[in-house]
Amino acid sequence: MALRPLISLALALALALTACAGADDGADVREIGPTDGTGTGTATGTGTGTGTGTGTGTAPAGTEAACNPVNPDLEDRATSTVALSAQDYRYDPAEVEVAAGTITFEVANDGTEPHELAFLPGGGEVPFTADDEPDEEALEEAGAFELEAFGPGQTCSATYELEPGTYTMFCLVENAEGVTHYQLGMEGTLVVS
Ligand SMILES: [Cu+2]
Repeated sequence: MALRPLISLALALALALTACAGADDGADVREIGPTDGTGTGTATGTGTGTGTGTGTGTAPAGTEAACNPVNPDLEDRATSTVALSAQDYRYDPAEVEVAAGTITFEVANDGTEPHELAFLPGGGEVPFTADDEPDEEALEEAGAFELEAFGPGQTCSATYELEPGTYTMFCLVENAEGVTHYQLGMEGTLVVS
């Protein structure tokens, strides 16, 4: 018996709520005007970047080898600049003539492997040992010098003060089979006059 008034009340409330909902014509719900869509937004981002770089100069086989320029401080007073393209497996051009002085070599690695640019004063063949390995000792004795290997897509420079003479340009980076690029034809001749 006592439930009845409660139910009535609930019904009344429900009806009232329904009435309210029904009475809403939506007039004050939307204010979509022409200004809509022109939003001004400000985005502030804070980024923190931490980078750790490790470089070892003894990874000629890695394609990531980074450029390590030679004598960049001399570049400002270079008397000649020689642009070279290092490819798999040749230099372009392979024959270079330049006047003696301070010479900057701008070497672009356009290949898919790391390449270096080494010079053998006096020209001629690059010495190899009986085991078919580059003869480092003989190269050192001959005064060979080099722009260390760097990876594809990079351009690296080396500046030297060179006296007149002939120099063999060569690359001793090894391919996957352990054969030097020099043996694959990556050599050239530099004539300094
Ligand atoms: Cu090479």
